[in-house]
Amino acid sequence: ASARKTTKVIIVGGGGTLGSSTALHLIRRGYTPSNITILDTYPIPSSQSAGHDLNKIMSIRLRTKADLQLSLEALDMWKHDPLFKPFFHNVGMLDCSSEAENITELREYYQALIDANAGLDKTNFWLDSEDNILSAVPCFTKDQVKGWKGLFTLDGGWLAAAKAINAIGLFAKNQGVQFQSGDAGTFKKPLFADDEVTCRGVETIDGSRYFADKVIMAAGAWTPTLIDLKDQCVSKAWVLAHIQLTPEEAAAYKNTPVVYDGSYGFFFEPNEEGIIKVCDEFPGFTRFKTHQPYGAGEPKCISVPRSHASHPTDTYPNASEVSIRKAVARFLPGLKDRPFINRAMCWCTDTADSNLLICEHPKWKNLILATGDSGHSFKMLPNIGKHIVELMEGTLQQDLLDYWKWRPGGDALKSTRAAPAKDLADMPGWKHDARL
Ligand code: FSA
Repeated sequence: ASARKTTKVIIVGGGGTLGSSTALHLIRRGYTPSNITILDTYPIPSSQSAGHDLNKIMSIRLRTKADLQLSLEALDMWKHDPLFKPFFHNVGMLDCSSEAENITELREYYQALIDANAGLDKTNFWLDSEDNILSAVPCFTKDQVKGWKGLFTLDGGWLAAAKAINAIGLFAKNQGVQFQSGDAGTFKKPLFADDEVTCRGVETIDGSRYFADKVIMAAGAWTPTLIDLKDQCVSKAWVLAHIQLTPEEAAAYKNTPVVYDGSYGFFFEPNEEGIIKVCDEFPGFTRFKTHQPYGAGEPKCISVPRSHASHPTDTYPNASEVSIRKAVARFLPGLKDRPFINRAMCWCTDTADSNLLICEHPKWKNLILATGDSGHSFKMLPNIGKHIVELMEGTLQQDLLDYWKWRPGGDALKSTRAAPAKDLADMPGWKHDARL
């Protein structure tokens, strides 16, 4: 306990999902807030973080072995923790399809949830008819849902993502956590003791030096550009579009569950400003460049994110416009010709097996990696930081240590998705730099 009072921690990328959660749990465990420094290029909630979004999906997923425990812990905190509760819109979630093969997979997934023996039979229901689908999603029409079946979960819904990170930020500021942004918050390199293996801080691109006992690299999709991760993470962009409704129109969609169909994408009920977010589903877009992260002997080819925050005129590829329109026509046929008021890409980083990468660097003591979200980590905002702190303190449970360990090899370009990601260089239409 006394070590907690005096241990200094730097969180690189602390304005995003994993980093802000870590700061919160350090405070909750008794670390001295003024000994915690959050570095991020943007102020919390970092506008280049994937978590800087209107909404993200909440549901119990079983993609990796850690998912059941982590999503049940998260669900409990989204429902009951006073800091997180206001941001969980527990409207339910429908996973559906009209394709035989996908329906079989969904049915198996439903069975796996029940078989998990975690009481999920009380909150998950198989919808075997169009009428069942219509009663779960009243804004759908009978014509629209021909042949649809699916799984409805009461444990699902959406998370007001940027607002939830902001709430952590306000709490942390209030407690006295140190924050640096801009060049003073942008990582340049780790600093080492004379032994050249013990990390003792970070230098930022303005030349400032910050010293600490532990450095946590939680810069999301940027992490592989900062530290050489030996190709364990490949950063990829996913895309979203926004539709503006009038208050009268929005009323018709109020409390609509999140609806997800892997062949089309997903959408969320309008937020309080009448904005509906629609996404397609695909294996992501990379942006391969020659780049030399710290620790690489020479420049290498890695996927380097380019954020909407630093390039606000970027949109998404022309191909995404087609597939998002297809999702709108599927889910919201009455809005299929509506203009989009916003189009954007959001960056995540995949590992080969979709497990997170949360471990101490194998060569550098006290430098801890917390990345590899694999596109599914926002839902763990309330609890992931607890496990990152446990790793830091050496008390993380063995199975999580194993799943999240340093593990070069495998194919993070494909990861566990249907196909390898395509590269943005081959996808015209997204780069809207003003012409000089
Ligand atoms: O089930 C979920 O929680 C969906 S995460 C949303 C998403 O856009 C993915 O659909 C996508 O494939 C990528 O992983 C980014 O996140």
